[in-house]
Amino acid sequence: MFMPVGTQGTVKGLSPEELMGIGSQIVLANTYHLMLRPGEALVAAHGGLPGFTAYPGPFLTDSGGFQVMSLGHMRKISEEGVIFKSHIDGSRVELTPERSIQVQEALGADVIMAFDECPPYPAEPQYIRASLERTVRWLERCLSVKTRPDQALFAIVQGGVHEDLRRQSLQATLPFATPGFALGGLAVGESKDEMFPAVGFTAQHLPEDKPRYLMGVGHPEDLVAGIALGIDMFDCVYPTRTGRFGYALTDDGRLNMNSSAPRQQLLPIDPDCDCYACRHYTRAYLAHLLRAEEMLAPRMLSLHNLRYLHRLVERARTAIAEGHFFPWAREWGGRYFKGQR
Ligand code: PRF
Ligand code: ZN
Repeated sequence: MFMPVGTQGTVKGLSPEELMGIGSQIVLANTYHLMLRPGEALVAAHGGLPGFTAYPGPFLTDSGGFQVMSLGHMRKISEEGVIFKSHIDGSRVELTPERSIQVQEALGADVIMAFDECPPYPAEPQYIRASLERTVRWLERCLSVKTRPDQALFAIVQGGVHEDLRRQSLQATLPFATPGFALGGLAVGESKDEMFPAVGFTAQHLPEDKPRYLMGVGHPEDLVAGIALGIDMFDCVYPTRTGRFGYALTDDGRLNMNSSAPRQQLLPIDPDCDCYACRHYTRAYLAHLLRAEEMLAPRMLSLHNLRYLHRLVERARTAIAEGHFFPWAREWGGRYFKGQR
């Protein structure tokens, strides 16, 4: 599955109805953002994220550590947790494994994530080792304060791109037998040649009967490659962000709707796509809206791009079920990369 990102409790520009209509199965929201604003108590007062956002499907919340490291200021990381300055009002905030679980229980997502540390890339192997060991101790703390039996807590395997460190993280994390496992610490600036071997090595050692979630990965070619290596779940801002910038995902690669060609093309973004934008609008109309800075353009491109990724993983699922995933993936890649040139 591909999970649209709804950091602030909304997938930017799209209504819950539109998300349900394109086959979104679960939306990702962020502990870090929602605890700072509007605060988890207000979300809890609505009965949790489904009541607050009116999105009736499942939610997954990320635990906050990764967002602190990428967005917070003056972060101080210790065994206890992370202290940082809020990017909203500059106040001093502390996030610990216990606090992350408390917030995630108040937000009420169906899947919650362990509070982990994602080291920057590059980092010294000694640092990555100490960090993954701490992540395991934090996982224990998360599990020991968790109270809601209706939420599934996924552990996160760290270890950078190093096989020995991934193995160490796996050995320490697997015994907790959480209902799902995530691969953290990847897609943080390393090359694909470093990332994919780490994905394959890690996925190979995760239980086959539990979901494997590759965090923050989201380009079409990375979904197909990830699925080939055994990944089940992905999330990324890519489809919505690139849509807001005027790019449309297709089987022939990414189409730049800001370029001159689409302005004269009286055909849909993707004739094979069943999304609202492709059923109703020409490329020329959407390119016009984009140039006129009309907000329908980023909305429709976000809608189309999400539909494209939902359909992509759906096609992969079908190909797996029918026993021809690898030929399908090869054919898909051949066309996608040819179009991209
Ligand atoms: N940990 C958490 N969230 C994440 C990551 C991680 O390592 C990543 C890395 N790509 C994205 N989101 N908790
Ligand atoms: Zn479409």
